[in-house]
Amino acid sequence: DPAASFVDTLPKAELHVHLEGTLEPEDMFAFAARNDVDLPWASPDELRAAYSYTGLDRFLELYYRGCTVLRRRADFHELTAAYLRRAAAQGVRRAEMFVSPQSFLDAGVPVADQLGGVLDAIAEARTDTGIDGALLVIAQRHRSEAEALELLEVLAPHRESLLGVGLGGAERGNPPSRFARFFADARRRGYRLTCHAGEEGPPEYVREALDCGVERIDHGYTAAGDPALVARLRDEGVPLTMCPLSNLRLRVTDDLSTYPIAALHDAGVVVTVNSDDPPYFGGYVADNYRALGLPHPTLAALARNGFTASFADDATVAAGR
Ligand code: ES4
Ligand code: ZN
Repeated sequence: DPAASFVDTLPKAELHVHLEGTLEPEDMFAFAARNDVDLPWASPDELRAAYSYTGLDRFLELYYRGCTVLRRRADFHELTAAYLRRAAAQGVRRAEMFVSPQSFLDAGVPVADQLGGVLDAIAEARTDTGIDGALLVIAQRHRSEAEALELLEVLAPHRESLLGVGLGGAERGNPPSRFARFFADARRRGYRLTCHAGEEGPPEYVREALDCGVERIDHGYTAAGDPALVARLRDEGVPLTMCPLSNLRLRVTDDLSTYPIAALHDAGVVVTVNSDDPPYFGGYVADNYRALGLPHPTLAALARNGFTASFADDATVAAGR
């Protein structure tokens, strides 16, 4: 398949991937065994058979259950190393990855172990494959803003090792405006800002995220149906990190042949292609590019957008473009 090699060799930046969502079934079972954690599935294949969702909430239920196997610094280290190896092999040169510490904190995993394991793996991967990794922390939006503000306090000793913060989790009923002080405080501390918005939520949530000073919208799918918002995203140059296979599996869209990424690109919005939670949604970032079925020059333009939209320093951005 010539399209396969074209996409694999295209230099790519991945800007929307949840590290816990890169946990392959076999690795989940291996972590569960060594940490003595019970899983509701009898085998990796049984888990794969459960990868069928009616929407974000049902996915998150399964995803949070999978997260319980991550208990030790070494788990976060190995998880990140494995993802970065696979990403580098798929032509990813820059990876801005999310981790969501709150549920692990509740489970008694110190934030220094979570972040330390991830950051060690990022440094090693940089030496081993040259991949340029960076880490953003996500606050869960089903929790209170007070908890999100507390998270910023817990992260304070690690501020210089972190690229940014975002908001994730169950979107409907949890609008970005509820986290306005969280975003303001994070900005004051020097973090770059992203926010999941317009995945299942209305275009209004994307507007609220922009009003909170967010610099990049994770998903932004529903914005495509709102011409005034599309114009605002274009005019303000705020990129969207879109995830086609995620949107398909979570029934945000039912057909990738009408996926709005090409239309948004033509309208002048900086749109990018990403994997979100690769095993859970059936594909890594190159698979997401291939699933779009767009001509090579368009895929190349989307790949360049990844570097434009990244929070990397100018030299890295220039090397990718
Ligand atoms: C998410 Cl917090 C989080 N993690 C993984 N996938 C997600 N989708 C939306 N929020
Ligand atoms: Zn996401």
